[in-house]
Amino acid sequence: MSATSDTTETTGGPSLPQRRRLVTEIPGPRSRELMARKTAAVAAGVGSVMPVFARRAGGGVVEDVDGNSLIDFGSGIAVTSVGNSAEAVVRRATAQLEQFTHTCAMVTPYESYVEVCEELARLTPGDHRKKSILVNSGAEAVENAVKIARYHTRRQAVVVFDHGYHGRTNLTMALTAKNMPYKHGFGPFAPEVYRVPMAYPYRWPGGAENCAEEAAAQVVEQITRQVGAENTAAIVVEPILGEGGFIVPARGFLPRIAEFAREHGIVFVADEIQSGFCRTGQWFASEDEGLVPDLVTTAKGIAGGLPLAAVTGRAEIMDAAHSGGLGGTYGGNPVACAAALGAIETMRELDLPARARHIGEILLPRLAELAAKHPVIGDVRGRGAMVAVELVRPGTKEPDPAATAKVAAACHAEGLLVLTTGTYGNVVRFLPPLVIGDDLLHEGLDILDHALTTL
Ligand code: PLZ
Repeated sequence: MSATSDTTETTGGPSLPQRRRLVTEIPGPRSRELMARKTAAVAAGVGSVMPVFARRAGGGVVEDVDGNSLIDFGSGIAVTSVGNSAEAVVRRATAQLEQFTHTCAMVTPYESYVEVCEELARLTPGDHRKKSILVNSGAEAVENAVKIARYHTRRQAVVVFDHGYHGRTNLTMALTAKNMPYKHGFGPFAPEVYRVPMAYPYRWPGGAENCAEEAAAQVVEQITRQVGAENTAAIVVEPILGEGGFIVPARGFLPRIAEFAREHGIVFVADEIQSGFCRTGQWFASEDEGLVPDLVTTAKGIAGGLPLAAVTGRAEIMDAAHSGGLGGTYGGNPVACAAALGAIETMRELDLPARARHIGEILLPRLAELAAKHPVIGDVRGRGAMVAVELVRPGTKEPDPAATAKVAAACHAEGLLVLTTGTYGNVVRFLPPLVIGDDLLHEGLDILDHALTTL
């Protein structure tokens, strides 16, 4: 089965017709009933983008409990890149479930853990000797990257960027830029975290053409004067910023930062949790500018929907911590490892980096057309299947989160699952499963066009 043809069936998992179909209003009666139960039983802090409950999902669609079939432009926040219940993921995870579910990698290890680490060494940028640790979530991966960098350098400071997002645990809240909803009320936060400017071309005061150079100069100046390069353990950056608004740093900025890190013995950490594993048209977004990070954090797309995350990096850095210093009960769970091997197999077999580029070639020109037609679109950006539009008050760059919420709601009502993002809440992002058919992509864009028209 080819991922590029407009198949009516999915590339694996449940045989779901690959079409949008609305049989009730959104949300339907069954979803409304479940939402009442959710409200009664689940903590209010756990939100829902769409008030519909999922029953099945596969290929480019999510089917709800009322039988509505939604076009999926979210992939469960950039996770199901290989599609939901991808054949190889289900096959390998099922086989593992029948063998054993857990022994704990720190008690009696198993081959699949090692195999995932071997794959990570092969797939992440650079041909130096690499090692990995497996954990459960993206936040936990970032925490471990910081622990490892601190141990290796014997330094404490961690430098992060405006608009950065790295998780919701205490340390990663400190690393995350945006207050609401991630940090508000949850302090105090971990110390020794310093935030520096991001080269955000659309909003750079000196203009997009000067953005890379000016932003890099400010970063170097701030680290040098305010933190001290000699006190800095790590610089942690997303090669394309996810929750900050799908910001693609101005070309040249990241290489300059990586060079500064190298000159001063600072561990350069690429957080590829959202941008990694084929999403941007390459295995890792760092490759676009030839970056070779010292450490790479991965999660989301790595295991086709099962919880798994990793830190991968230079063997001498990864080996710094004492034996027993890193770990966790469930890290690298065998079922999640089997799923990851199935997901990686699928990415290779279907050449999902190429497929992500193909998706970008459909999305980006059509979004540019929409921008010409709808002045509310201030910027179109992204790479591969990680693209977005930023909405502003026409004729200005003033963020318009209200219009953004309206557009998303109108898309949802028509059966298109889109997510919003961004520091200003004014970005609509597109993160389809990489196995989605071209017809669904076009139909989704038609719905978006209509939603913008009826603003
Ligand atoms: N680093 C770059 O994108 C997770 C957050 C969803 P976890 N992004 C989705 C939400 O609102 O909680 C993310 C990321 C980058 C780290 C993380 C954290 O990964 O698996 O959610 O812990």
